[in-house]
Amino acid sequence: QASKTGGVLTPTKDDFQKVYNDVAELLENNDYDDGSYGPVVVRLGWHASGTYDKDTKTGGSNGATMRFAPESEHGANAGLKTARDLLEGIKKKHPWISYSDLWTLAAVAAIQEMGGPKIPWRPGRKDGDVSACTPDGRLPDATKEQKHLRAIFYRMGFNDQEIVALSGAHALGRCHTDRSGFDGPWTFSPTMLTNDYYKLLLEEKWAWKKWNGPKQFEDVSTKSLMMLPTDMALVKDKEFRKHVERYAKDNDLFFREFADAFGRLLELGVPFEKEEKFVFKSTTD
Ligand code: CCH
Repeated sequence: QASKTGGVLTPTKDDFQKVYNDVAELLENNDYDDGSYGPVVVRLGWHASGTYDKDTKTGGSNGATMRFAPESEHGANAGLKTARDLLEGIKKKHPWISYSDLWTLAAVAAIQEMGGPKIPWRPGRKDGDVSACTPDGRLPDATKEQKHLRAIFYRMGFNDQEIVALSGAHALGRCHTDRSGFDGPWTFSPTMLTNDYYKLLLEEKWAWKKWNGPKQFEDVSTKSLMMLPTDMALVKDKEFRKHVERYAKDNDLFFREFADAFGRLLELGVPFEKEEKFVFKSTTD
């Protein structure tokens, strides 16, 4: 239950930690994908936030407008209903939390529960209505390369180093033919956040996959991993590659810079009233 202060309902850090714990409990599920809903929940937090446009100050996680068509129907958001539906049970149990706080908090929980760094998080997002839905095309298109990545992420206010740090989330999860059309995981441990994505980018030989699906790469030695054209752009481009090399060598550095960029991604465009951030206990602490 949220605590009442001066007649105003003010949820405390403990109230949010309870939400974290309930999300953590839902994530592991052997009947789903690689045994965890963690990756798709991270993707929900990212797609809710990555619509931000710093010039018009529109989009971002505030509003949780992906609840509504047309945003829920945008091609980039295919499959995210799974994550939204999963979190519906948490919203029922803790009706005081906004969807926009819930989705971002859940992404933090997923990162931490999959062995990633602590992501300081603060509440304050308010749910909007359908009129705040963003236009299609604000999220990256995997068939493109470095120029497109820069256009999309610079629009959010990120730089080259942060683009590479955020992309390390592809250590997690997989592509689904019935969602994006692409197929397969990026790493051998898709439910653990590590710097393996960068190591594999540099150390494996990658070739175009021969199939009828969209153009993607596969690792030559096992043919069980994949890279998108946008992933390969990170080693083709000299500026991006520098950071791929930094993170491949140093997992702690990756965790620090990922935590910083991901924390800010979840806050883009949110008019917070409070500065204080919460660091949630992980279930393994
Ligand atoms: Fe991503 N991502 N992503 N991605 N993504 C996909 C899956 C995940 C791009 C395209 C795709 C980020 C950046 C990019 C995750 C987190 C992040 C898929 C497969 C495509 C396509 C979807 C499917 O079929 O299910 C492109 C292009 C970019 C360009 O930068 C960033 C940034 C993040 C987070 C910080 C995660 C996690 C997944 C796995 C989802 C799952 O269901 O397993």
